[in-house]
Amino acid sequence: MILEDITSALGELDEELLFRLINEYLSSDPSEEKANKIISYCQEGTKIVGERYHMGEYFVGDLIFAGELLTEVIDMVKPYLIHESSEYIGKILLGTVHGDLHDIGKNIFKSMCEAAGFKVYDIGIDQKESTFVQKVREIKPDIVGMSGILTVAIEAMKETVDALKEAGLRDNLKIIIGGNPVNIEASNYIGADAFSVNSNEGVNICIDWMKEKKQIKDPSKNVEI
Ligand code: B12
Repeated sequence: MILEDITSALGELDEELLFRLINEYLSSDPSEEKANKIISYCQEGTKIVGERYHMGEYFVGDLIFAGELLTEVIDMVKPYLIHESSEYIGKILLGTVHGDLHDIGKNIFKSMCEAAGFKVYDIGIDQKESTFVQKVREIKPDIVGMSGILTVAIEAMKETVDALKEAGLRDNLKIIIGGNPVNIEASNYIGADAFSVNSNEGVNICIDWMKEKKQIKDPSKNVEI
């Protein structure tokens, strides 16, 4: 199956084959659904890269190259994820927490949130808790999204949530975390409202929060987002 071949091509870091397969898959009837499938099968491919790095078969240069390939893939499928309306459904402040320089997953989540109609304020990678606090004050987002893929990111996320609490900003916010190491235990430890290792699911959680928020503001209205 072509999607599984896409996973293997990314795992093998075979650039030529990867883009030939993606072009072939998108050539007939490109759609948002197909774009999402490409992203998740490429994400599987990065697991192969990670395993080979772990086994000493790949090196840091290979991780960098895998990152570049994924970024190119996202750029390629982005047009199928773009939201048409100029009205946004909510504001999300998004960043990768301090100590962590990985941003591919964050960028995918950002593209998908924008496609769903959110205004996303992306503060980038390796962001200290004080920056999150300062930006929450400034932007007043509905949701804070924190990304982290290193194991140490869990501690950094907890520090960020604690800093938001100390600043008195936690109560009016929903917090969602994402990235490879997050799970329910980590989410409870960090004090997040939700977690996801899948951007699509993460976006749906954010949409549900916005629906709830609008219903609380005006319970008489049956809100359509
Ligand atoms: C590419 C890569 C890099 C690139 C990153 C490029 C970039 N611009 O991001 C570079 C080369 C810079 C890099 C560096 C390092 N890396 Co690296 N890297 C990877 C690799 C191969 C892929 C990561 C990736 O992009 N995955 C694909 C994305 C799409 O997945 P994702 O991040 O999980 O995102 C998805 C979801 O989680 C979710 N999501 C993500 N964020 C958010 C946020 C929200 C709010 C939501 C809702 C959802 C969400 O949506 C995404 C799409 O569905 C992984 C291997 C692996 N198994 O993942 C190793 C890996 C993460 N790296 C690792 C290591 C060790 C390193 C280095 C320490 C290597 C070194 N010796 O220098 C450095 C660390 C630098 C630092 N301080 O951060 C380890 C981490 C080990 C650990 N447990 O902590 C891994 C697991 C490899 C391994 N098996 O050893 N790396």
